[in-house]
Amino acid sequence: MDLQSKIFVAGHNGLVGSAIVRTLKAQGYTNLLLRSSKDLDLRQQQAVDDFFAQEKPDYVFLAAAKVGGIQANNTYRAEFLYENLMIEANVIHSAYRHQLQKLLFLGSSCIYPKLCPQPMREEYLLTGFLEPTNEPYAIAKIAGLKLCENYYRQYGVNFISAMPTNLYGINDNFDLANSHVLPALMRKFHEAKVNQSPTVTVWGTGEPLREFLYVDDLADALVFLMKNYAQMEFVNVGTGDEVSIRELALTIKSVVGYTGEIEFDTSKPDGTPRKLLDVSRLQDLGWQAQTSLKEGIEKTYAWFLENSDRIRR
Ligand code: GFB
Repeated sequence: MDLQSKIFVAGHNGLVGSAIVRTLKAQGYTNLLLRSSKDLDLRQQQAVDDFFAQEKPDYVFLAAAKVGGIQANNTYRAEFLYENLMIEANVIHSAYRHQLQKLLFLGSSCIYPKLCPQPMREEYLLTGFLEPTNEPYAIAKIAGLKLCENYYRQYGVNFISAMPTNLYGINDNFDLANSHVLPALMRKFHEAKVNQSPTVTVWGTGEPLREFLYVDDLADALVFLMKNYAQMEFVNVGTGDEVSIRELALTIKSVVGYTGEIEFDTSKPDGTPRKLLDVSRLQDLGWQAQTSLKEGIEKTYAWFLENSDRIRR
């Protein structure tokens, strides 16, 4: 990938896509191809194929997806399956038809079985049943990585996949019903502090364990993989560390400076009990995450405070 390469970042307005754009720009890449979903609906096959025929990108980061937290995944099940399958199939097939240099597909750690041995190695894929709350999204992401793997296998094209763990950071979605746990709790603690509410409600038991990666670290890893990795096997991207939701809540509470109480709403689902990636494949390639959870939460909260007027909620 050279600095003049034409790079299509699909999903550039989202958490991941916007971080990829920041990282590419910071590294001096100037020829970025960006389309909002208003201008190019990636669910429409003809529109996607016309776009590739006309623009002929050299590289594609496929970060466009319908995403959300545990409740959104569990509520909009048909949309999560259909929209993600369409986006992946259209972009990957057009990328093949129009002969680009390389494509990187973004999956998710929820592709692994619900009761997967921990930490989860890449070869544990499809060794057990999935977590029911996000099965549609996981099935779509498994289909996407299998598209890349099998296009690579059958056609010899350089389509690779990365499986990130739970992500957070600037430009996240802070919607209380549909977002992921970290932005949801940040907003809840912030609003409780401002409104002097005595309690903040955390969903579930607080016992599940999760791994959180700061999105700029992810973007750095993705650009690293685009430059240095060209194999069919997908690669986990995470920190290798995990925390309980209770510990996460306490960390966010302290960064925000909220002094009230936490209560747990056990009528809400916990989801998968534990989800820690084995990141030795990526570490063996020479990449490691840099941002600690506390530091990442502090950066995200600073951004949240500065951008309260334009936050997605
Ligand atoms: O981040 P989250 O929605 O997704 O929830 P998953 C993680 C844990 O935090 C669950 C708890 O145990 C939630 O019950 N939690 C506590 C909360 N309070 C809250 C809250 O206010 N909001 C939310 N959202 N959770 C997602 C998948 O699973 O992970 C997606 O649904 C995707 O498909 C993503 O893979 C990375 O980690 O459970």
